Amino acid sequence: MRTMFDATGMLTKSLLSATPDADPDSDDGAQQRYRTIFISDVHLGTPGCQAAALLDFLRAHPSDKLYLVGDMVDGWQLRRRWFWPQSHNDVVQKLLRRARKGCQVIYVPGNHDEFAREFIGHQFGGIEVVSEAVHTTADGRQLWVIHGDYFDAVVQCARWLAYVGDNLYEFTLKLNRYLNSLRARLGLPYWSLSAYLKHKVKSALNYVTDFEVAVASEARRRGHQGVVCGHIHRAEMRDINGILYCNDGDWVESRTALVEHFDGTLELVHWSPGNEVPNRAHAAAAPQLTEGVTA
Ligand SMILES: [Mn+2]
Repeated sequence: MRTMFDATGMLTKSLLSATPDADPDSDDGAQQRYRTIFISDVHLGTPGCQAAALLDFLRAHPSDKLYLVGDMVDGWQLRRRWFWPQSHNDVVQKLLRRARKGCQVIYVPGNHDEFAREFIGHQFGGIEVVSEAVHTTADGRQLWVIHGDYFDAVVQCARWLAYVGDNLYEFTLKLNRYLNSLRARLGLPYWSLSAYLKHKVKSALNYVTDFEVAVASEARRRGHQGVVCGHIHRAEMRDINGILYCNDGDWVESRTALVEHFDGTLELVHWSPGNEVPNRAHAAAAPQLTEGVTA
């Protein structure tokens, strides 16, 4: 555990030495306000984290409520190698400022930021740390909010296996960055290797479906109308046996968030690089996403 304390110590030091954000307290550039935003799997502290894109998204979209659905900081990676650029600080500063400005920010730690689970029941600069939450939509639906790693048999049963998987995943992301810098030089658009690979192996493993069904079943058992989770880096919104299953995706590959409009309508949004307006998450880039499900 000692290394973890070293990591959090360095993190604290970095945050304290943070330079102020360029656009303090302004919602300049705000495009659309949402009632609620759910984001997860940002993995601050890793080179794969798309912090700049997330900052753009947050600037463009103020909200009354913001749920941080776990794996916000990647303690597993930071323990191995310290990586904390300014843009990652800026995300933390942005979240703290948002809380200070009256947005209710709720943080449900995941497995990669499990160090934060020690602080469940406490507040940090107005950010509430909880193990799970129940969100009531404007139209009265109760959504269970969890990270989702509890349902991950791999993480639960054999942690070392999860670490191996994590290394492989990191390698894929590295390869992905290399391929895409090559593609960019050739004038080709961005293409996600790991998203492609995950798609390919899905039918073989059926892991994603098992995860989704397990999470939805537990939400039903607890008497909720739906569930919001992250963890598997696969944005989704669909009905599973009468339960609305929502996965807000990630900010490593897909740059997705789940948002609630003021009438209670839920929507998955995909933040495209260079785009001022988020595309509705569907079509070619991510065929598994459904648009505007309100069930
Ligand atoms: Mn996770």
